[in-house]
Amino acid sequence: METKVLIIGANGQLGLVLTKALQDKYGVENVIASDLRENDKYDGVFEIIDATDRDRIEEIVDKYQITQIYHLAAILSAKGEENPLGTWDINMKTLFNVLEVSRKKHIDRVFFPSSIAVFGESAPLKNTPGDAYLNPATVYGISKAAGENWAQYYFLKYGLDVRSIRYPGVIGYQSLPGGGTTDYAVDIYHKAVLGQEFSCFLKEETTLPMIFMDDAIRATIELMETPKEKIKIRTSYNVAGISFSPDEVVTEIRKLYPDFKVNYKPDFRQEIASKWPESIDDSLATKDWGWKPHYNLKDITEVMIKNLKEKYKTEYI
Ligand code: AKB
Repeated sequence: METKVLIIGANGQLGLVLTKALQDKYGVENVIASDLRENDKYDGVFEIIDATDRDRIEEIVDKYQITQIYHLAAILSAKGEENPLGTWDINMKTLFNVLEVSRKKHIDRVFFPSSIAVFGESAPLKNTPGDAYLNPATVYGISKAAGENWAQYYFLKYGLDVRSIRYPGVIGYQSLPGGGTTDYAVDIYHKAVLGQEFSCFLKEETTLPMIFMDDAIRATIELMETPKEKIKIRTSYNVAGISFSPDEVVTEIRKLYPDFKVNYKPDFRQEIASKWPESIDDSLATKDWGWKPHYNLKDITEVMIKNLKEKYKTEYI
């Protein structure tokens, strides 16, 4: 059967780039991008879907004979704290809708993104193992930890092939993050290229796991392509790229922009970051499906700056 992909939350940081990667892989006509609002950044098929509306998801699944769903819509760590119960409602309701429609319609594969936000103070700070005790401190982290268990439940109870990655902070030039605690690591490059001072909401020594967009997209597609019997973890796989602090990224940026100015004004997001791991152990992803990151901080900095310079040149001329 031909693969027909539905992406829910296609306008987000990861969604924009993943949609294009999946279009390249499966053909533009076989990828249905969807989000709450229309988007003119795509060539190809786009449908408005509010993922809290289960009937609408089902309608689109029927309309295009969908075989795979990537459910990317969620409210992230920092934004989620503004309205904890509302965030729980949205993150869980949308996931249940996707799981239920997938079960009912016999969807082949479902992708559900989790996050390093599932870890809390009880997990080791360095090289955090995948099976560490989970006591997340944000509602986003709680919803992802619960979601991982629901993914596993649907696999065990109904045989639904749900796969998941715990993403670190994702860094890319193609799209902007929104509402996360790791967002600073994208914003900082924009400010450097625009010649503006950067105000950092984390302390300079706060080390967090991060991943370059190309690695994050490759990890997602590699996981989704892995033969079913090789997927041993049905909650979510730890996936690491690199780890760095604001201070380290500033040092790297200053090699290219020596006058780049930064000030530190830690806010509530520091509290969130201080409970997350500094680095994570992704050896099970390597063992089960061959995961290996390609980009270090130097590579990321060079690629980010090169592409953002291009972007701002074309946007401001
Ligand atoms: C966030 O900061 O909330 C996200 C994440 C790590 O899941 N980028």
